[in-house]
Amino acid sequence: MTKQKTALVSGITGQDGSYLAELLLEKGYKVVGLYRRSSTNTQSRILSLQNNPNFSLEEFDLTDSSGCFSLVNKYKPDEFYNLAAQSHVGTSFEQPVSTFEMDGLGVLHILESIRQCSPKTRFYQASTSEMFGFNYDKDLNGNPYQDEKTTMLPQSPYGVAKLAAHNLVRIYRSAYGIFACSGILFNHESPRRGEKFVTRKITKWLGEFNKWGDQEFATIGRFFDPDESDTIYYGKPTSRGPIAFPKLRLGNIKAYRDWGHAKDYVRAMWMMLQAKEADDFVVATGETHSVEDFLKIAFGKFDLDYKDFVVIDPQFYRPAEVDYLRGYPTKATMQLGWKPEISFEQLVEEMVFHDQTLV
Ligand code: NAP
Ligand code: G4F
Repeated sequence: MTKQKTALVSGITGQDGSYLAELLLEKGYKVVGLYRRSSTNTQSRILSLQNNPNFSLEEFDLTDSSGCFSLVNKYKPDEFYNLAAQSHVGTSFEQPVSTFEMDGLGVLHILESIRQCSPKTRFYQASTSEMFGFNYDKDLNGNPYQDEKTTMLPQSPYGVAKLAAHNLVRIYRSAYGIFACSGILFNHESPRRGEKFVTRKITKWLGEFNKWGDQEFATIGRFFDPDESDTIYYGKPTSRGPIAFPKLRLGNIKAYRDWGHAKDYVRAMWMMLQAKEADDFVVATGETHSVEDFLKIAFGKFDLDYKDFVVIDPQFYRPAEVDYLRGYPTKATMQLGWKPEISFEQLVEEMVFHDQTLV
């Protein structure tokens, strides 16, 4: 009989943590989810796992080296997936120091804990396409793309912190022989995506707008503000004044992203740690779409033209932007046998219809 494997998963309350835990439990693992203490409940994505006898939780904070050491020493896990991070690029411009402490230094705490007390633990680090910044290569047809060989020129404090961690993973692999892998994951979304990321912000808005539109008073029409750029949609004037529904406020909708589904991407994480040798892999779909494309498909599901409902608001622009991401996952396909199964159109549809039922 094969021994039951134990995996530590940090960032368990996040989008990827919840999907990865489900995958590992299906595969018969004992999963220890690492979460940070909060005064409010952050565990909505893992509610369905709480009664699973193979699932347990431990408190953990990326910035606390001694707590990290104790956990690695206590479990000496077969696998450690580090998915915890301050993961919002825009926020990293507002909180660069704490972002670097969590996303850069925090990873060093884990690597050192593994090196010192559990060197056989296989380690997965959540690296990111954000590390490429504005850089890309061109394929034989002249199409821009990024892969493992593309030079990384990050454009945000988040990207820089993740690149520092990425290099630490490489060094711990080559210098100490630790089985440490970085997955260079391009954007991946799902109905569990955080509400501040652009895809979910759009699908949540549509869910709320349609719910509002279902109410008796709601007459959809234009209401001109003194500031016309801020035109809002409104219901019938009532004794309490017009009942208004605010437009969707977005930043740069001309940015291109390679969007996949989180379920496909956590499968790649697991595959990396089952490989013969530790290495770094790009995980992406090879397709790219603009935020505007996402808007067109999502609003199109209700025969709406997004242009009537979206306001471009400079507060959502970033001080520096990553304009174009498209990953070639050839190495992951050839060496791990990984390929995505859920298309961009299916992803948008799933997110849109999920948010119609939630709000
Ligand atoms: P997410 O939903 O934002 O989840 C991040 C997780 O990290 C949450 O569980 C959060 O806990 C936890 N966390 C934050 N700060 C922490 C700290 N100081 N100590 C311990 N835990 C902390 O992110 P995701 O989309 O699942 O992404 C997972 C990982 O992949 C992240 O490292 C992200 O940077 C990286 N990544 C994501 C993408 C993507 O497109 N999704 C692409 C490339 C790389 P709370 O619930 O308490 O906030
Ligand atoms: O959804 P986003 O915030 O994702 P972003 O910045 O690409 O970062 C995500 O993917 C990275 C992988 O490449 C991860 F490492 C990272 O953790 C995170 O998961 O923004 C996507 C694009 C950007 O160009 C942004 O400027 O959408 C643009 N955008 C336009 N309006 C907006 C908005 N982004 C957000 N969050 N909110 C807006 O209103």
